[in-house]
Order: sequence, then C-alpha cells, then structure tokens
Amino acid sequence: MKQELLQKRMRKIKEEHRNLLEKKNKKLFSTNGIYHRYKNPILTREHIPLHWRFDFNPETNPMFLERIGFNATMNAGAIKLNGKYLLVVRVEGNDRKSFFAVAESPNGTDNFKFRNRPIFMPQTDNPDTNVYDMRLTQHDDGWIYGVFCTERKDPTATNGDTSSAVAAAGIARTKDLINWERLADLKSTTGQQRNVVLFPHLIDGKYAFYTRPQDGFINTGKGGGIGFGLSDSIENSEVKEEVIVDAKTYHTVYEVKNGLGPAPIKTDKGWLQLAHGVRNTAAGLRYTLYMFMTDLEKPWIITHKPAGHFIAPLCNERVGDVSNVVFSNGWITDDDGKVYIYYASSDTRMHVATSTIEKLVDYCMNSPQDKLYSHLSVETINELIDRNHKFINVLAD
Ligand code: M1P
Repeated sequence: MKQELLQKRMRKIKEEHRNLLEKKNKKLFSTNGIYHRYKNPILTREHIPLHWRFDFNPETNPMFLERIGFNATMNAGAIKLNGKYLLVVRVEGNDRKSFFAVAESPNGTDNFKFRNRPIFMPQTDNPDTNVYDMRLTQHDDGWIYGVFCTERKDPTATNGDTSSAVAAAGIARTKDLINWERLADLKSTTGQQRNVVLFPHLIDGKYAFYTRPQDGFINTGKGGGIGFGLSDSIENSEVKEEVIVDAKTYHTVYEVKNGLGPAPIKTDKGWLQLAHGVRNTAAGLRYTLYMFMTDLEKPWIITHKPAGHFIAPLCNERVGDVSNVVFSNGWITDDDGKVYIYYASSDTRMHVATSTIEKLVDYCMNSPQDKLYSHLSVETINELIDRNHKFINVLAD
C-alpha cells in the first residue's frame, strides 16, 4: 500500500476509535420509574484499544490490517476506586478465549477506556482453558476479591467428545486491579459451579459464598438454584454444605436455572440482590434479570421478591452472539445512593442502567410477589385496580 494511503487509513481508524470512546451517553426517559436505560452501549468490541489489535510497524504490517480480532465485551464486574468507575470486563477474542480487562470511566455512564494491558491472571496447577464473569467483592479483610468461572476440558470426556467441560469458581485477590494473587479454586460437593459470589463480611468468622450448584456444564440437572455456604479459609476455600436461597421454579423467569449477579448492596432494610433467571422458549433460552432482598443478619434468607423480571432484553439488546440474553455481574453505588447497574446484552456488549437505593428497595418491598398461577396474577391486578378506584379522578387530570 502506498505510504499516503496507509497514513490515511491509520488516521481514519484512529479518529473513529477516539470519537467512539469520547461519545457522550444519554439517559433515556423511564416509564417504570425504577431505573433508566441509556441510549448507547458503554463498551463494545470496537472500544478495544487499537494497539491490542493492530501491528503499528509499517514494515511488518504494510497494509495496516487487524492482526488480533475481538468478538465481545460483556459480563463485567464493577467497583468504584479513587473516584473512578471501574469495570473488569469479560473480553472475548475471535479465538473464543475470554480474559479480563479493566475499563474505567470518570462518570460511570460514558467515556469508558480500557487500561493499557489486559489483566494477566496467574494460574493454578491446573491451567484455565477459559475464564469469565468476574464478581468483585470489597471484603472486610481489606482485599478486593475476584471470583470468576474457570472452565477446563472434562477429564472424563469420552474419546471424540471435544465439547464437555467442567466449570468451577476461580478466586483471585488484589488491592489495585493490576496485581492479582491467585488462590485455590473453590471446592464444593455439589457438582459444577458458575456464578459464585463472595459475600463482603465474615459470618460466624467464616467466608461466605453464594453458589450455583449444578450437575452438568449447561444443564443444572438436579442442582440449580442460588445456594449459600461457608468456608473456614479463603486461601483454600471449601464449602461443605450449601443451603438453597432461591430455587429454580416451574413456570417462572428462572424455571431452567438462575444465578446471582454482583455482590449484594447493604441497605438499612436488608441486602439488595440482583440475579439472572433463565427460562425456556421455542427460540431457545431467555435470560432476564430479577431482584430480591435478603435479611440483614441472615443474608441467605429472602425477605422480599417482586414477581418476574426486572430488566429483560429490549430492541437491539435482543440480538447478538447469544440472542435474547441480559446478564449482570456488576453494579456500583455512589455515596448519594445512586446505583449504576452494568449489564451485558446477548453476550455481545455492555450497557448501564441507573437507579437509586431508595427506588430499588421500594421496588423490592412494594411490588407484588409471583403467586405462580394466571388466575392469581389476575387477582393481584384486580386488587390494584380496586385500590385505585378512589384516585381515578386524580389520574384523569
Ligand atoms: O449465554 C448466557 C450466559 O450463560 C452462562 O450463564 P449460566 O451459567 O447461568 O447459564 C454464562 O456462560 C454466561 O457467561 C452467559 O452470559
């Protein structure tokens, strides 16, 4: 390629990248009033730094072709540190391998930029084939923990079976999201584990985990449900017993499986919890987000749980690598009670929705529960209509 054309191509790519990174986001009006969506996704594969993708040496890349391609930026853990909104993003390469990379924003809703390099995660004796979906917990012990899924080939897979995998919870800790100390994977007696979240306080002097026991890699089998268990140690964590906090349930948005999202948010009314639920449809699995609250002292006991989904895939969110999916494993609370809910759509891109602790608590405590039958849903609607009768004139105004 001629030098002039090459320079032109490089300039165009750099300019488009800069414009994307600096694009302002816009809060959208919310009819439900519970949370606001935003106009633009906050991170896409186009946000990946150019120096991770292109060889800038004209001698070895005379046509300035992309050398390493990326497929998705999704399922990010979140934390606020030194006034910055930080996401530990699951970045998936065109080679299907996911890894973690920190992107930071000054305001939580736009201008997210990846740091210079992805996270280099130390390995255990049994290297991870793939890692994803990190939940961050700022623990009372002073460490920031990242608990994530580590996936490896199933050692019991029969000859020729090249897809069976085993999922477990990998654990690493850091003070700065740059240097990470890898700890042993969580041991549990209930099969495979994904969607494991470390609770921020010790309970009876032990580390506490929300879990998601399941028999197989995709199917929960007899397992499933969001579990909870204690471990004597964090360096060699082992949960010997799990209680089920929230079971998968027939004909709900979590009939096939569910899993906790980010570490819970403490409020004076209880712990706010965000989870994903999976149901079956003729078009395949549908992942939505739902919320519940657990008891302050006994965070494994649900006190309030609104019916149905909280956020479901809408419009462009519905289409992507794995369509009809929203998934969240990160949220951030500001000192003034504003909550930034980070969610991915269709395993492809990251979005933000904003709310407040006050609104989320109100939503959990005052929205009707699922009574599990159509006629009882109608009963709930009729109760609201009856209570609304005397206000009808107000509404007409
Ligand atoms: O593809 C949807 C999601 O599927 C898995 O979630 P779960 O373990 O609940 O089925 C995960 O692989 C997740 O990363 C992915 O977004």
